[in-house]
Amino acid sequence: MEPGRRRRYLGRMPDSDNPLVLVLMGSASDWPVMEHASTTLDDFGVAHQCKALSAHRNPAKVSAVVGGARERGVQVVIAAAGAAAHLAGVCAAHTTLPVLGVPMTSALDGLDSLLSTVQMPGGVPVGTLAIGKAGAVNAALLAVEILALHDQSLHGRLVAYRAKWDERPEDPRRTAG
Ligand code: C2R
Repeated sequence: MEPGRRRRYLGRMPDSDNPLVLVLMGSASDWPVMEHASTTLDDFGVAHQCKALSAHRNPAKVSAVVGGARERGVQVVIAAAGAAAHLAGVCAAHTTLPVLGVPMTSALDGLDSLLSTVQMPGGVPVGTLAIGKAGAVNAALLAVEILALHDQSLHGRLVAYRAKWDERPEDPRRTAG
């Protein structure tokens, strides 16, 4: 991606000072899909930070950001990548926080991304979601569910979100209450 386009993407990414969820993606080109994860977290009022960092292109930064995430108060890491999607696995290698992997679509329709993300060796788990937008939304919802284990108010919002499915089933991302 050319630098100007990358700057435009990065400029719109949420960057909370005290994030509970860290959303990483292998490239700023993944942002149009991962924006749905961010918007879903916003819908639930969950502070989060989004960053485009590649395990291949920025290995030292990924190690530093993910390795220090728990100390900064992060509780869940979401990692999205396409094609040779090693980012989520590398994140999992650097932290004991739960890591949720979202395979991005690719020249091979995301099947390569899915297999790269899901096929972790035993001992270093990545919870892998669906390819693309559904996976982005569900990663955010799963992060909310994890946080809601110890947050009654957030749990109440999840219950309300589920209840709304009966009223307006057509838009999965906009129904968070
Ligand atoms: P570019 O558009 O920047 O060329 O990226 C990204 O997630 C993106 O979907 C193309 C695709 O390459 C992916 N990528 C990875 C990793 N870094 C970038 N799979 C990684 O570290 O796993």
